[in-house]
Amino acid sequence: SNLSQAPQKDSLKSFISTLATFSGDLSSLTCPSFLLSSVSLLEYSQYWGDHPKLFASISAGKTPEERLLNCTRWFISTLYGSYSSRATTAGMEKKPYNPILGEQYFAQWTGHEATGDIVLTAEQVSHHPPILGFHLENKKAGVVLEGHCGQKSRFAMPAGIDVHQTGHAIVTLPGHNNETYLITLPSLNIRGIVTGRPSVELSGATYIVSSAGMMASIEYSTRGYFSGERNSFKATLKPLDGGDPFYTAQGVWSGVSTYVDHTEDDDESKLFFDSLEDKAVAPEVKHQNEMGPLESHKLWSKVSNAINTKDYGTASREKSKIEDAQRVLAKNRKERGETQADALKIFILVDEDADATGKTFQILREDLIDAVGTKALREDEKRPHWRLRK
Ligand code: 0T9
Repeated sequence: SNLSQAPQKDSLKSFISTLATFSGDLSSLTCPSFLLSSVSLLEYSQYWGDHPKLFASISAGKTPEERLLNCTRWFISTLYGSYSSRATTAGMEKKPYNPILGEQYFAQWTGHEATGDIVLTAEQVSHHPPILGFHLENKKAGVVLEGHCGQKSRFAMPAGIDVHQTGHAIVTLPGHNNETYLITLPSLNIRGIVTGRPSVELSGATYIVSSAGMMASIEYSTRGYFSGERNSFKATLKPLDGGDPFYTAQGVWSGVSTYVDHTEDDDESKLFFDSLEDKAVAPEVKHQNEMGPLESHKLWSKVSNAINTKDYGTASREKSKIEDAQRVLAKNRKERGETQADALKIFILVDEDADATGKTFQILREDLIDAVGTKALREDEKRPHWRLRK
């Protein structure tokens, strides 16, 4: 009824007016209760594993060109889950919990003998600013994905938010002499806040640079730029030294896309990926009873129960308890002269000069800057990064 919608409208209106003074730290946004999600942002790392077969296929390519194509296809397959699934299935994008420092999320995809299992390990590696670390590995197929990501955002007229992602992802193929792929993360725009149904659009580009001397440039467009459709992309795979493209792909990442193999004479366009047919495979997660206190589902369980029963008073009290406890821990850490990195259990902060993956990263970063200029990576990508503790 109209009566029950009235308070929602009011809180939306005042939320939109606070957006004008928004500081850039998304975690500090106070959202109206109908925009609160009962999921931790750390769990979003599981979208990287939505398509276990495509993840495993990266190492199955016979040539570096084919492996780059498979890597690009797998990457495209992660976009629906990451950027569109919540607005599609829940009706809108909602605000996830801002993970606490050292929060953990474990998941796995098992049961497919031929594909091999994927094990996902994620940890919140920084709270100020918020950064999460993720690691996915399929031992059998020989595919490892590791990376970290954070967000920098600003209010964009009219009542939208532009989000730039810091960090990157790196795919390593141990069975191919540690062939490596550096993947930059797309920028996104949050739209539809005024109507109370936020959703995400991608903008800018993703680059995948391979240590075999080639790269994929994936350009995103919002409705109407190079096609009339929402969520369009165009991918060009070519040698780093400026030679001709060997594959191109285009279409809609939340729908159907096609590709052309330019080394063949016929230039026939074939199916690349069909997001509507090829649905995400949900991972297995432990039951809450078997989880440690830092694991997302366990940690936020009281808040989640309250949100799910629309008891927002309890939700906000339980959330404050968690946040207050974090402030005490941070204060104690400071008194002991410890850093955020000292609180981590799964990931470790590494200096890229002192670390093999760090060195490979530096080389690929230079390759990327030579190929497309500094717009591909910002200054903050030069910071040390995190990797799984050995
Ligand atoms: C890494 C991904 C990221 C996280 C999310 C911006 C956003 C938080 C970050 C970048 C994943 O690999 C991919 C997907 C979606 C991104 C989220 C979309 C979003 O809206 C949230 C932010 C924090 C909000 O929830 C703002 C409130 C919103 C409901 C509109 C007012």
